Amino acid sequence: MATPRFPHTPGKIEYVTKIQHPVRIDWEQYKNWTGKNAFQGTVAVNNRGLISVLKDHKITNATLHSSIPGTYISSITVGDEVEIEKSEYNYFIRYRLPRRNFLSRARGDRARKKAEKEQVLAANVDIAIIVASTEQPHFQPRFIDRYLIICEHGNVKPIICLNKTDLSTKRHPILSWYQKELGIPIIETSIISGKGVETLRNAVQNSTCVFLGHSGVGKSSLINALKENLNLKTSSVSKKTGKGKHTTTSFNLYPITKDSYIIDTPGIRSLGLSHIKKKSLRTYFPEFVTFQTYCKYLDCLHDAEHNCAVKNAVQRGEINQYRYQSYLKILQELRA
Ligand SMILES: Nc1nc2c(ncn2[C@@H]2O[C@H](COP(=O)(O)OP(=O)(O)O)[C@@H](O)[C@H]2O)c(=O)[nH]1
Ligand SMILES: [Mg+2]
Ligand SMILES: [Zn+2]
Repeated sequence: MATPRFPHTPGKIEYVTKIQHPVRIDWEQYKNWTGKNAFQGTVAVNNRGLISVLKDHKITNATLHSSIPGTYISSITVGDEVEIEKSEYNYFIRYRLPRRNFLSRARGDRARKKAEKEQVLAANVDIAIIVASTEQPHFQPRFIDRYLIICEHGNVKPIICLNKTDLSTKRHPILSWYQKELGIPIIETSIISGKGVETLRNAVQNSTCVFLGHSGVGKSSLINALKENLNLKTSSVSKKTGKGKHTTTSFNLYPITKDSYIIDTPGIRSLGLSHIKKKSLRTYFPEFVTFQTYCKYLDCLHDAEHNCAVKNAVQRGEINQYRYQSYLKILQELRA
């Protein structure tokens, strides 16, 4: 039986996916589309419209087909499945398949005029490895919560990786809290001693994984440790500022084994969450649930309200104070 050529039933105009940045397809243009010389692959990088597509561990460079408006260039992101067609001289992207899931952040204020408020960072990912370092740069507990929110929002399984364990034996108490209370696996690694590299390798097996975290924490170094001869550029951490330089500039997908792929990312300076509503923020903090039913107001934001059971639980030490602080910090940024 012939496999259907298109993921959706053709109508006049159809959105290949309704979730985010729909690639609009005018099916009129496809009347005579034979699908000859066409194949599907995974986007490895979108470099301002020059899109590298990975198929059977080989890269093909393609551009969007002229029937797709140029403004949709940004709608093709690393991890997307696309169908490309070979013409005489070039390869063209014909359409994007629906996304299984995606990680996104809110666009900055300047870019907010754009129709899409969310910027999709990576599509079709199974696992996000949230990398933090013990030192150089310092461990920052609050940043992890932001990443956890985008993981939950995008339906991506998080794993926390504490790297550079050769530099310090100190462990922030929040780490064991994540493991115990939220069931998030923590992997301690060091590329110097090799600690945890095997565990990390097993964790990323047979999946598409994205490495997230500040610049300089060792994302590219860890990916190099997982795959020989990849030689991703890494950079030293500034002694003066304790911050990493941005060596990785775009989101890139690399095949690690036959069935596993890793996406390396540049350190994300700001992880805007303004696409999340103030009143839904509390749903990303599952530890509030048992308490908030006792708040005086049903829609309590656990901020300035009186008789707030969540605030009381923080005071009694029954809700982790770091988590509550990050909740308040993020709440301030969000719009009603
Ligand atoms: N001591 C130590 N240094 C590391 C470790 N992992 C990475 N580094 C160093 O940290 C710096 C930044 O690493 P890089 O991989 O570029 O970080 P990225 O910005 O997160 O990709 C480099 O100088 C690495 O050699 C580690 O486990 N221990
Ligand atoms: Mg890097
Ligand atoms: Zn409350």
